[in-house]
Amino acid sequence: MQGMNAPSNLKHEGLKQWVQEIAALTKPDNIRWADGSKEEYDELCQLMVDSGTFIRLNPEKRPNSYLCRSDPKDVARVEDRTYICSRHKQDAGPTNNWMDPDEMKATLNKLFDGCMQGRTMYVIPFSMGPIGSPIAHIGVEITDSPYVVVNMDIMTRVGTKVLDVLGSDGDFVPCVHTVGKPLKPGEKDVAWPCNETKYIVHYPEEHAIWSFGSGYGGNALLGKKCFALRIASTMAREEGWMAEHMLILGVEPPGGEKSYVAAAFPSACGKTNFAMLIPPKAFDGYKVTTVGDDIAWIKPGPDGELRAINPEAGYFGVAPGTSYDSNPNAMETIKENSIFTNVALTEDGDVWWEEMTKEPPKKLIDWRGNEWTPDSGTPAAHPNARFTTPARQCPSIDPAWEDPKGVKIDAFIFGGRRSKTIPLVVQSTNWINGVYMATTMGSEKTAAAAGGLGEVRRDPFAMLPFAGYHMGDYVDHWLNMGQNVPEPPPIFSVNWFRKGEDGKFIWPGFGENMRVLKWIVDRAKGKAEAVESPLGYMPPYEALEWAGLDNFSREDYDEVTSLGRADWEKELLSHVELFMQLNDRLPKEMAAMREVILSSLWRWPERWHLRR
Ligand code: O2Y
Ligand code: MN
Repeated sequence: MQGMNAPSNLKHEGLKQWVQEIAALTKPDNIRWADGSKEEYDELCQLMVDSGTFIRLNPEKRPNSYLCRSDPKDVARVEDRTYICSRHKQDAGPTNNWMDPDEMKATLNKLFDGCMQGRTMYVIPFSMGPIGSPIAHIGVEITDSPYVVVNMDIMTRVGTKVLDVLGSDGDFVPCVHTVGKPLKPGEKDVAWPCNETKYIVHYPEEHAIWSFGSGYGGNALLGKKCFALRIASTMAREEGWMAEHMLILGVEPPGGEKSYVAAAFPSACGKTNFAMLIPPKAFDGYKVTTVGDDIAWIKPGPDGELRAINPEAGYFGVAPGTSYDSNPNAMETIKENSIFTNVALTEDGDVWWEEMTKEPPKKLIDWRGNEWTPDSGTPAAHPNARFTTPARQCPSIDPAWEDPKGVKIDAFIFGGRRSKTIPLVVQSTNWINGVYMATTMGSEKTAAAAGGLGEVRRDPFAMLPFAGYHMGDYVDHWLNMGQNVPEPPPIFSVNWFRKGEDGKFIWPGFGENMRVLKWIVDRAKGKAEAVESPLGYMPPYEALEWAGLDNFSREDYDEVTSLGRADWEKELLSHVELFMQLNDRLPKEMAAMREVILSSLWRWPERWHLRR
């Protein structure tokens, strides 16, 4: 191995020593420090074009963009290989995989020994959040994957400026990643190196991350789910802030005061579409702006308000289903400077995926590199195919998205995919009630998910795969935050997915969510009417803007806001299952809140309607 090649502004002895230790263990041929420059990005992309990992897309169609095909066995986050290695098993909780940290280190030390032979080891200093922001934190990822370097370039703020902020003794989260495929002298590399054995490991007490064997997404871009959610949620609990799986968006009425909301949804609920929502025509002059599409870091500000940043600098979005119909802002964002993973290649050197256009192209090369026609009977793009694209290119990007102070959060929204039971929108009666709604939220399993179709998968705060500690303690942290902030924002539950007797969705579509969003932000400012329902406050029909919506009747509204007594009896009974799982660590307030709703069920009519 050659020398450290450390940048001249590296003053941090601890970082130098750590990099040396990792190099001594992994034994790379070279060490290269990423500087986050355009030259470096272009050079690494060219390197991957030459090695067969990247295909340069037609510059006329998709300037400065690339297609990459992963190994078919390395296409998504691997939850069953993801571990929270806290000292005590009880601290990881029943919803995380756990292994004793010493045992895990012994296992990983063997796997990492010599794992970078024949490769370059890249050292990526990165900031999650605007560099130097009091809400941001620094990480350093070591990786042997140039794919990871260029994706981190888009998804985070990489480079020498980060080292300036780190100084000689700043804190950083050490992240070690390898594809787990050393090369023997003279051995030819494959396009997507990886290993059948995979470990995505978090040491919450040390704030450290080690990842082995996968080159894909959340397994390898360690700033995202591993740092910004699992380790950051641990740091946030220690330090009195929140690391949440939430989009952040702004709503600005014409000539009025701007509001920001943070919203959590499990996957397949249209989170990116909501983050980039385009208001329907009836909302002339309204602006909806995007601060973040996936993760929010939220800290109490100087005046006791909650201030949020998007720790990321790019979007790692699901491609299939994204179109000019479903999300024009996303389509505009990915017009250039983007990396596409596991999508299909068109004959003219552009990308395609399911639902991008009404008619599929007649001929494609699919995500596996095979010829494809609409008769092939297989998807052209992998269902988890992704684009990596710079946030700054999003037409709806909020002017304050890089404000180091963050934006003031005026409301929290929690949503799931539920065909009945959960109403279109309800505001919690108080913070504890809102935390109850968020704790018990869930989504019905889609056909693709394992288990019974229609069965509800509880996903508290949409954080089930991302909390770095016991989910019961996580709920407790939320209760504490509500106590510590003088005026915590109101909490809302939404459900766009209620179905009618005919099995069809009743709510007319994502763009119309603006009608509910407007009520939420008005309500947060004390400007909207509400009626008390058995669950909380709901908008009467007259409180929503209905102009321009012809395919949704007042009866439809009654339907999506109605509450069935039998449905809620079943719902509340099923909450017990989650509560028993979280057991002794779940704050007592949750069982008490359940009891309050349950014990008043007999007072409900069989079906409660907003209109009596
Ligand atoms: O499969 C992956 O590695 C990506 S998962 C992901 C990516 C972007 C935003 N959210 C998610 C998620 O799983 O919540
Ligand atoms: Mn996500």
